[in-house]
Amino acid sequence: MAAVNEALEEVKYVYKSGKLELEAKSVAELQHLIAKVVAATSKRSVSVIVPTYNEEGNVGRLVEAISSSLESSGRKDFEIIIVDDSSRDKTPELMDRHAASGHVAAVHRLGIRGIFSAIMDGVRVARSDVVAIMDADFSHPPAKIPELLKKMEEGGFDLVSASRFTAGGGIDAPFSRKFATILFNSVIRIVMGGVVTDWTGGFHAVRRDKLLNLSFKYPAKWGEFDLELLFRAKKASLKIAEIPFVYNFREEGKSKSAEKFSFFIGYAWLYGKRALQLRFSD
Ligand SMILES: Nc1nc2c(ncn2[C@@H]2O[C@H](COP(=O)(O)OP(=O)(O)OP(=O)(O)O)[C@@H](O)[C@H]2O)c(=O)[nH]1
Ligand SMILES: [Mg+2]
Repeated sequence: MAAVNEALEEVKYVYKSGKLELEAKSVAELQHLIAKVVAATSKRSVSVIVPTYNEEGNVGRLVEAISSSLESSGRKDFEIIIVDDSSRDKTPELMDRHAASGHVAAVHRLGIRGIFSAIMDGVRVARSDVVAIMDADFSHPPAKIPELLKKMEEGGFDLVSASRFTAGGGIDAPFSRKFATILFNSVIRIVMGGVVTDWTGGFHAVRRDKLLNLSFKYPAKWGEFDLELLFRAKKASLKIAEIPFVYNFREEGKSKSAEKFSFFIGYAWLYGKRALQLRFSD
């Protein structure tokens, strides 16, 4: 509301013979003032950014779960930005249907794939100072979003990361995947150091301007961008904190990593290489 009042104060007007006339030196100035008022009135307190690819079984349930989690914590002025890369299932039409109903903004990207670039495009169009980043497949529990935001506000943090490896956190997944994740994360922690306990959780709340100011160097194929995000955040002296969360193995949709052992190897290689690049050659 303060931003709206501030924007309105700049608008000069006169009331003459029953008519309200806006005063501006030029049409451009008037357009600028109107844009400022519109931007201030459409401002949200948080934007939840969700990259999607073939998530038709999750997208509707997710919108409902995020909305009820935020609403029950007293937040009504939120937006959910779904960034889809031309999914081949019904995800695009489902997100459009939700976008028509208010809290959801649908971003359709054509001819491009990538989780990190999708997230960053979502961050760019976000109408809030704080963004929450999460997956669409319920691996990241929507019920935890208010806790991320509360921690950020109360502690004055720039980035709050949800961790599977801090007290109270955990992994609810088949044994092989759980074992591989714990082992893998232990190695990553040795390489990257103890800034955070979870370098690949992918579930965060971040101050939008701080995130946009970080410069990323490496292109990301899957979730390895998380290593660089946390590394750059630390390097830029952002104030970082963690809260615990329990990771849920994807229930709906196809899991790419559970398909083949060779996938695991590819995954480990990609993440391991990125960790070493960041730590020793950056
Ligand atoms: N926009 C966009 N989103 C993607 C792309 N690939 C995956 N996603 C989304 O990014 C999030 C994380 O991807 P997941 O497929 O869940 O990755 P994962 O958790 O490592 O693997 P599984 O859950 O086991 O399949 C999900 O919301 C996906 O729908 C992509 O190319 N573009
Ligand atoms: Mg997943």
